Amino acid sequence: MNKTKIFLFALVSMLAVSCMRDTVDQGAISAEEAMIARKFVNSIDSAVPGELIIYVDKSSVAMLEGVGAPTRVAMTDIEVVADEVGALCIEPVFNLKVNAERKRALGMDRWYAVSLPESVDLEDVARRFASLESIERVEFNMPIERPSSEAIPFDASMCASTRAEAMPFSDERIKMQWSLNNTGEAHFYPTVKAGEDINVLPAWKLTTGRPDVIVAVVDAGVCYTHPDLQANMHVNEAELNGVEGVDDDENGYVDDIYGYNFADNMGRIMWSANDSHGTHVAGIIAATSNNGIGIAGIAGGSGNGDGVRVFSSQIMSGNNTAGVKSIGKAIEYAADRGASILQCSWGFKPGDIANDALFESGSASAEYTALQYFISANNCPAMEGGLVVFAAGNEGMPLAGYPAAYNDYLAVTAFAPDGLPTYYTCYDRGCNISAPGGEYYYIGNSMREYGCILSTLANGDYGYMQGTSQACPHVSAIAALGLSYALDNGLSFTLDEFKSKLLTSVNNFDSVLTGSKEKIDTGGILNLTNYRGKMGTGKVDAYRFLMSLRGTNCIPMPVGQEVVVDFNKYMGDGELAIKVLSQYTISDETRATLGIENDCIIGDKLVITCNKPGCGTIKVSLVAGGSTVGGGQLVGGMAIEKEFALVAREGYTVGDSGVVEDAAGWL
Ligand SMILES: [Ca+2]
Ligand SMILES: [Ca+2]
Ligand SMILES: [Ca+2]
Repeated sequence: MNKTKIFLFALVSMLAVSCMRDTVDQGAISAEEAMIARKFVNSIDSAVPGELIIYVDKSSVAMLEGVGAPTRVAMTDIEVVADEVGALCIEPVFNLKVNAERKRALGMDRWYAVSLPESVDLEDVARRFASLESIERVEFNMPIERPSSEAIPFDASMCASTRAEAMPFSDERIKMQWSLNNTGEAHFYPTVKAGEDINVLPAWKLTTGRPDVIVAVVDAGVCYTHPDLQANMHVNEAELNGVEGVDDDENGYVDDIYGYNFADNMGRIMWSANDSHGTHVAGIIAATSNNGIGIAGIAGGSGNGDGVRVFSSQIMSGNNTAGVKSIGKAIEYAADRGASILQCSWGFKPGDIANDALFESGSASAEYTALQYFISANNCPAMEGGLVVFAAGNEGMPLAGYPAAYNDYLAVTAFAPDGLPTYYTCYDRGCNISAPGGEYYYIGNSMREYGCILSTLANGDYGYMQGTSQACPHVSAIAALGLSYALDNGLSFTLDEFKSKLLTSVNNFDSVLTGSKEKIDTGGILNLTNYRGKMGTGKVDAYRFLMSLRGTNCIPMPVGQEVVVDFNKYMGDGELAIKVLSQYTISDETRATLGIENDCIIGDKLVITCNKPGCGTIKVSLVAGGSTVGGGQLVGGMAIEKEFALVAREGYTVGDSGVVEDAAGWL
């Protein structure tokens, strides 16, 4: 402590210099004003009263560290101003108790939060701080747009799905989860289209998750006592078995058992019956599958305690909505707690931040810094870095809000059970991939919610919600399945590789974007051509993504139609042409799943009919490359064995040539 004070005394003489510099002549004022303006991260609009975040220069860090109340004898210039404006407290935004070295390298030690009486003129105070040379950035504590947490309770008597097809798990209500397996039941949506789902059933044959894959749910509190969530909560054992009121694992947070509540600044995660947003999101990812009750989570395991784990990085609570300060902390905590996927169904209003350059400019904002920290954390051996997934936004605007829009994070758009854009989804600028977000519909004047997404509610029950908030966890969960599958198979990827595999193993969206669709909320019209090429790379597909991680190309197969498969189309750009197709092997399981009966080789192509929708693999022996000389003899070809996956689904068509033509988005 004494040492700190000595440092502070030494500063006083320097202070005088910087004070003198403030007495500028009139001509220099505009330059001074411009300098101050450049330091502002955001505008005061909607700022939380009495709170300011500052980014100090490196030399100030050493002097400020350990400082609590600003009232003291010797002070930095920052403290002098803080004292003059009546600041109550200056404290570091980030938690340097854990991983301090990495955090310092990112400048996270330079962000400080200043608490002030709510009565102060915040803009004036911000300007005074910004005028100091030792302060490089000033950020208002801007709250996020609070996503709607309106849920429609599940009513078993009203919702009897009649679908006959067996779902693989015992969960009582899994048949109502159209986003997992859309069999085209009109109950879900009047214009429902079979196959418009995440194709997770065949993926579940490969993996259903792993407990060492951890997803941070940055959202309202996750109801960890929910009977369908309990088993898949990531628990801090040291705190669970520790002493109440004590930070048992010394990570800087007291009693953080199931996460930490940054909205109320306490260890206890909070929820209420009408505040289900975080619980709903968590259930989509990790509701316990195959446990006989409720729903199945996409990465919720197989009923053997083997689902991925989630914890709550709580940033919303009742009417408390976190600003960037708590959000920064919540994201940092997610990384420090071992999450490799950051699930974020929230954001700032689209348009509040105009472009990537502003979002990342200078030393950017506290939340940007925290997100960069998350991205650089290596918490899963299957992926170098952390994956950040955001909802694109529900304003129906042709741009995603920030942070979603920023190029390092995935922004997820939402489609309905008809495979078309939902009326609310943001699209176009900044959007990366699409997933089921759900949409309600009317029968006469009566609203039906079965096209929305069914998941867990904070009252311990189940209910429907819709939004890009629901689409987003579909992608997070599929990413979590991907990490599980990669770990199972000893595979590992860079973050960019993992992301690009996720973004390119998608189903084509544009082919259905013609004509129009009724805008259900207003009765207006959605012009579907406006969405062409703007919903992201396509619709996320769990099976194809896992296959892509394994290095296996998927071949689209219409159901019940003979297809001439030309493997050349699926060999990738850099590979040599196939000259001879000598043999192929289809397992009995694949034959049974896909209903394959008649199949043969003709020339260098395979002729095959899949009579049932489903997915399976095929092993092919072929000779690639080389050249044919006179008489058709082959010179220099190489015999190789290659695996392909057949994906038979409704909706694919075979062209005149007998070849699947609608392969856009596939190759
Ligand atoms: Ca703790
Ligand atoms: Ca404790
Ligand atoms: Ca369940």
